[in-house]
Amino acid sequence: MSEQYRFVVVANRLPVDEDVDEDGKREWARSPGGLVSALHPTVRARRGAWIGWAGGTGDPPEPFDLDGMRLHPIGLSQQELDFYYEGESNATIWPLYHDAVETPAFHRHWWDAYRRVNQRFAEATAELAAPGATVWVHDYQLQLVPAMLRELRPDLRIGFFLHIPFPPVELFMQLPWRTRVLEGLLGADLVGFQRPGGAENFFRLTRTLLGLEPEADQVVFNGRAVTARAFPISIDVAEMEHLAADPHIRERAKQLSKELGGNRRLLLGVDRLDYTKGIEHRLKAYRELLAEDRLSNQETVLVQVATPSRLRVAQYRQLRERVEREVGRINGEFGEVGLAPVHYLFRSYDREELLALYLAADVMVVTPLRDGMNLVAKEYVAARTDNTGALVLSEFTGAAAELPEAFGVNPHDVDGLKEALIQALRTPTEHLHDRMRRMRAHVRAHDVTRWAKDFLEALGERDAAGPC
Ligand code: GDG
Repeated sequence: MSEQYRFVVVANRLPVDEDVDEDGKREWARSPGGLVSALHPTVRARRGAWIGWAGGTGDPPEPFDLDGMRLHPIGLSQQELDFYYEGESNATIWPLYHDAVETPAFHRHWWDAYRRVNQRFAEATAELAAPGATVWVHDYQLQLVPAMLRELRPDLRIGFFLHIPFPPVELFMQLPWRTRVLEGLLGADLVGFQRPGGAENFFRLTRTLLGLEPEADQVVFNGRAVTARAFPISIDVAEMEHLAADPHIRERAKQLSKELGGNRRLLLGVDRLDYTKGIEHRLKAYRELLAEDRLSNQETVLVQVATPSRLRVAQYRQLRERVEREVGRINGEFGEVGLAPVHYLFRSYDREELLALYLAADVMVVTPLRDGMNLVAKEYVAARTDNTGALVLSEFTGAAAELPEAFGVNPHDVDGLKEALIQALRTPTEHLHDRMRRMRAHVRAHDVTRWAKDFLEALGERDAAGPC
């Protein structure tokens, strides 16, 4: 038998990006981001392994070590990428779990690929996990893995965390393979959600679909207790504060403010270009405020970073067209030579530039129609170490429950959204300070390391309090 690990993370993606240097040499680099920052020390301290797709199609690379983690790539064929990833994961489950804000598509061949790929992940994990090991499975692409893995390896402790919302019963029931998905999740010992509502929806479903009788935060299935609870994810606050103190980044923030029009107040949106993020609602509110002269292009500017995402899925391409048309319309109607009302940036930036934008922004605008958590909101708060700035935050994000001092909005209510933007811009500085101070205190006390520790402790992992 090959080498085995007592702690294994299983996620759709490996936490690496492939870099090609000037000589054409390929190298793996750890990808940035909160989840990786949280799990890297945890995996490394346990000399653990991470199983996931490395990107690309065809034969996967050989397993390799990076920064103290054993990385085990899973291969996907082009057809699996189309059916499992872009189809079932991103055109069925993603929209369905986000309140069906776009219509989910149901295709049996997508589902077959989803099952097949989940089985591959489960088999690879069963090979790699040491007797009695702890396995932590992540997110909506891998909901069948817990049950498939339990079938192969009943000795393991299996945790599952869903990063996106878990929908109400009425919506979940649309899924033709609903019972299989629910039974897939029930293979775990611990199922974690972003919000208590997710766990409530999950328990209601176990009643409706399987006739089970959940009690408190547990349900017994096949003679085994399954616990479900909320574990709101967070960010690497120390990293944010460190970057926010960097003189180069602070200088860059000043330069950005200047380039964007001297004294204009800056409103900022940072999102993957996704229909769940409410980018169109934000633009509409901004256009109306300009049209009604309640905001002036001389005094404010909206910067929208839209990171390219899932562009092979039709709904994402259509969204891009709509957003770009609207930005063009606003700039055409309200712009002046050298002074655009909206700066639309369809690209991805490095962390440093993102931080400079957070530091330059007077108002951060976060308006999703539905969002599991929304890390951008927490990152903005963590970066504002001088307690300046205002956060406009949709009540349909997980973050809203933790940040009641934000300017809360229902993005479907355009008038309400306009009011909130105006308020965020006009509230006296000392009141903003007070709000930001409280939000920062919350985020600092609930960072991503604490999230990982809480989850692993609840899973009964022996070393959860170990050297993270
Ligand atoms: C899913 C759930 C949940 C964005 N643009 C750039 C960039 N980003 C980074 C942000 C932030 C992350 O990407 C986005 O996280 P969000 O939470 O806002 O949204 P999703 O991608 O939809 O994440 C969500 C999350 O999982 C975690 O559980 O909160 O609800 O949907 O960290 O900073 N990073 C860089 N350049 C960019 O241009 N470097």
